[in-house]
Amino acid sequence: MYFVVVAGPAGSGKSTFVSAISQWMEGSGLDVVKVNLDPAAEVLPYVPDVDVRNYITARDFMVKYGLGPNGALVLSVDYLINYVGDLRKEIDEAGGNYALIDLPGQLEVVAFRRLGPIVLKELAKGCKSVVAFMIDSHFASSPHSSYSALLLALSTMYRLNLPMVLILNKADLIASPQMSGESSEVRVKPFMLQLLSEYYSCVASGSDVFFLSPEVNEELCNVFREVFKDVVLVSSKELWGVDEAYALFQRVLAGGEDFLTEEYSGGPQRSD
Ligand SMILES: Nc1nc2c(ncn2[C@@H]2O[C@H](COP(=O)(O)OP(=O)(O)OP(=O)(O)O)[C@@H](O)[C@H]2O)c(=O)[nH]1
Ligand SMILES: [Mg+2]
Repeated sequence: MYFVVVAGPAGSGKSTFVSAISQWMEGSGLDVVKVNLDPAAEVLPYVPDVDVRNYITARDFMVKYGLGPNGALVLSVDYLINYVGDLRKEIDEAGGNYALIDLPGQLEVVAFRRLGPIVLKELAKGCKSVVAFMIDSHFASSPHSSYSALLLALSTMYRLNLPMVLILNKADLIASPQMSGESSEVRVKPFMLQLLSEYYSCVASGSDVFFLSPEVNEELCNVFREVFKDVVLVSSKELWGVDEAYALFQRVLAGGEDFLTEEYSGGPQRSD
C-alpha cells in the first residue's frame, strides 16, 4: 500500500481534495482507504474508512482539560501516539492500493510539534509515502505569499522528511477548464509557478524584501526550484487536475510506472 499524506494550511482544501481524488481513483479502479486524522473535524466531505474521532476528539480535550480549540487539537494529536497501532491495523484491514491521510489544518502539528511526525511515521511504517502539500491558489498569486507558503511547505518537508508534491488547489478561482474538461486553461498564471520556473528572474521577485539581500533572495528562490519540482493546479471543487495530481504521486511513489502498477486492485481499467 502507498500512503498519500495530505497536509497544508487551514482551509486550503485538504478534506475536499481527499474527497475529489478518492472519487477519481475509485472511478479508475483503485482501492482507496480514506483516513481522517483530524480530531477536530466536524463535517467531512467524504465518508472516512478510518476515523481518528472514534478514538479521540479535540472537543473532548477542550472539555476535559479546559483548553481552547487550538490547544485541544495539538494535545489530541500528541495523544494519538497511543492509538497509532490501532489506526494502522484498521487501515491494513480495510486493504487498498492507497491510503489517503487527511491531516488537521493546524500545520504546527506536523511542522513544529514533536509527536506529529512520529505519529505519521508509525502510521505509514514500511510503506512508501508522499506528502501532498495543499496551497490555496490565491496565496500562490503574489510574491510575498508565495515565498511564505513555500517556506511553510519546506518546514513541513524538513519535519516529515518525505518527498512532497505541491497542489495549488482552488485553481477554479483563477482558472477555467477547457471545453474538453481534460485540462485547464489558466487565465492567470499564478506567480508561484513563475517563481518555480527557471525562466523567471528571482532577483526581480525579491527586490522589495527589506531583510534579504538580492543575492540571498536569489539563493532562496533556487532552493525552492531545487526542492519543488512537482507542482500541479487542481480544483477539488470542480474535479479537475486531480488526474495530474495522481500522476505525480504515481511518479514519486512508483518511479514513473504507469497507472496500473503492481498495486493494481483488479477493478475496471482506464482506457486513456
Ligand atoms: N472554489 C473552491 N473551493 C474549494 C476547493 N477546495 C476546497 N474548497 C472550499 O474551501 C473550504 C475549505 O475546504 P476544506 O476541504 O474543509 O479545507 P481543509 O484544508 O480540509 O480545512 P481544515 O481541515 O479546516 O484545515 C470549503 O468551503 C471548500 O468547499 C476548490 O478546489 N475550489
Ligand atoms: Mg479538513
